Order: sequence, then structure tokens, then C-alpha cells
Amino acid sequence: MSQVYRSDLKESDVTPKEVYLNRRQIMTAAGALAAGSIAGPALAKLATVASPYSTDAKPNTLQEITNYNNFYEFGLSKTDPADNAHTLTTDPWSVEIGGLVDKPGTYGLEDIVKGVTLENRIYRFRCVEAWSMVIPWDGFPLKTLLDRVGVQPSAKFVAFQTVLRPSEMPGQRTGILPWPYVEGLRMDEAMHPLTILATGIYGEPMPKQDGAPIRLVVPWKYGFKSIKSIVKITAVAEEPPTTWSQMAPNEYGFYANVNPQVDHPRWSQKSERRIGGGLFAARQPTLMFNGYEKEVAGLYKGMDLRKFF
Ligand SMILES: Nc1nc2c(c(=O)[nH]1)N[C@H]1C(S)=C(S)[C@@H](COP(=O)(O)O)O[C@H]1N2
Ligand SMILES: [Mo]
Repeated sequence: MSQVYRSDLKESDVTPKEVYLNRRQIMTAAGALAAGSIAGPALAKLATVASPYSTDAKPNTLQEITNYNNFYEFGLSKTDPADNAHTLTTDPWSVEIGGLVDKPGTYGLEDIVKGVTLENRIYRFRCVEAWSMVIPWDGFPLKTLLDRVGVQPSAKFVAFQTVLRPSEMPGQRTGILPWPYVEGLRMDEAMHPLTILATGIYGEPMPKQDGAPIRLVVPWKYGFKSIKSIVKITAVAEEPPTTWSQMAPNEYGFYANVNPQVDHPRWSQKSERRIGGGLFAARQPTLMFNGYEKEVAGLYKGMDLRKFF
């Protein structure tokens, strides 16, 4: 991304009206990036194996998971993605993998998943807005793909990019965020066995509103790290820019580890509302690293998690 946009727009307090009244409308380049040229069949129903990394918490229903979404490319409200995401063409799809890797190239989705064992990972999912779900993802470790393309020792971070296709993504025809949406991980986070590329939910190909056909899931971090509809993965030497830390650097950090002891400047992160729990359900306590402390705390040994939030 060549330009840094500054704004007081926050993930959770914007409405379409405010955006239309207050935000400069940025016309995105009309020539949308073609997703790729390698044609192939859509992913069929997925054969998956269970994973020891799954939580035994009760998963949300597919209905809940596909009707309460954050995917600003399709609008700001939680139901906009369900209403609008059908316009996105996800087949064919390819991912450009490059930077500090031995085998850079444009890989078709069929190629990426060929020979890969898809695992069913039931993960807690915690949005920075203090709601949460339990989602039965189907996917595989990001490490599997990174190992295949050969990450070079000089690569310390991985950068990710969502497809840029304003003709199919109405939110990209507005200036609500700088497009395309970008995210990043430190290399050890990217290589961690909990970090997956997900291609489905409940054994079905990824619903479009959830980031079809392939999205990142990093369960110990706030949801905005889990970038959707990925078309580019780049191994880099320096910490890459990320969409939300550019929008509001004092509110959304690069690390974004779920941490009940570090509140958001405008709300508490000590508890969360589980979607589907009903209007009167009690909030539940938010767990350090979203309950994955045992697995990931070692990654952050000696780091000041207030400074690197
Ligand atoms: N490209 C893109 N990825 C994104 C977002 C987005 O707006 N655009 N929203 C993020 C946020 S804030 C959350 S909470 C999760 C929501 O994922 P879900 O809708 O599948 O639950 O996606 C993340 N990935
Ligand atoms: Mo989020």
C-alpha cells in the first residue's frame, strides 16, 4: 500500500450514514485486479479430519456464522456481507506468493489445496468489538504452504492482501477503509500450528461472507487479523503495514493478541458477548490469548504486551 490514510473512524462506531456524511469518498481504481488466470473446478465438499487443537465449546450454527459478519468490502453492518457477498467471483482463484521465498509464483487454489489434509478446527473467535463465536473451520496450517514455497532466513514477517475488486465489492467503491485490506504476522506466529488458512466451515466450501475461497484464521488474536479472500502472501523482512493499525494506531496494534488486561481505549476487553447466546445471556470472561495461552504465550516472552498491543 503506497498511502497511509489517517482517520478517527473506528471499527465499531461507524454507520453507513456517518461514513457518507463524513468520509471522503475515494474512488478506487476502476481496473480491478484480475484474480488470476488459472481456471479450475470449485472446491467440492470437503473431506476433513478432526484436530486435537479444537475446543470442545459448542460451535455456533452456520446460520449465526454467516449472518453476523465483519467484511467491510461488502458494507459496514453485520448483515451487509450476507446480503452482498454473493457478487464476488471466487472461481477461478489464485494466490500470488512472493517476496523472500524460494518458489515465488501465482498458485491456483486447486494447486494450493492439492495433497493437503484439511483439518476440522473448532476455534474460539473473538472480535476486538467484544463479541465472540465458536467456529468449526476447515483448513490447514499456513506453515504447510510456507514450507512448500520455501521461506528464506531473511524473512521475518508475512504480509497478506485481500482481493481488490471494486466492481464486485461495493465497500471498495467507498473510502471507508484504504483498499485493499492488508494484514501481517511475525514469522513465528505465521508458522505456529494454530495458525491456519481456512477454506471451509462445517465441511462446506467457505461462505463468501466469511472470506471465500481462502482466509486466514489466527485464533489467539482479535478477529481483524484473520484477513479474508486472500490473493497475495508475501514473505518480508520488516513488519508490514496493517489496515486497522493504519486507521487508528492508538486503538489497533500490529499484534492484536486477545488480552483481557489491556482494554481498548474506548471499551473494556475483560468480557465478551457470545453470539447466539440470546439477549439476556450473561457476558463471559475473555481469556488471555483467547484461551490459547498454553500454546502461544511463549511467542511473547519478555514482550511488554501493553506496548505491543
Ligand atoms: N478483507 C477483510 N478481512 C476481514 C475483515 C474485513 O473487513 N475485510 N474484517 C475482519 C474482522 S474485524 C473480523 S471480526 C473477522 C470476521 O470474520 P467472520 O465474519 O467470518 O466472523 O474478519 C476479519 N477479516
Ligand atoms: Mo473484528
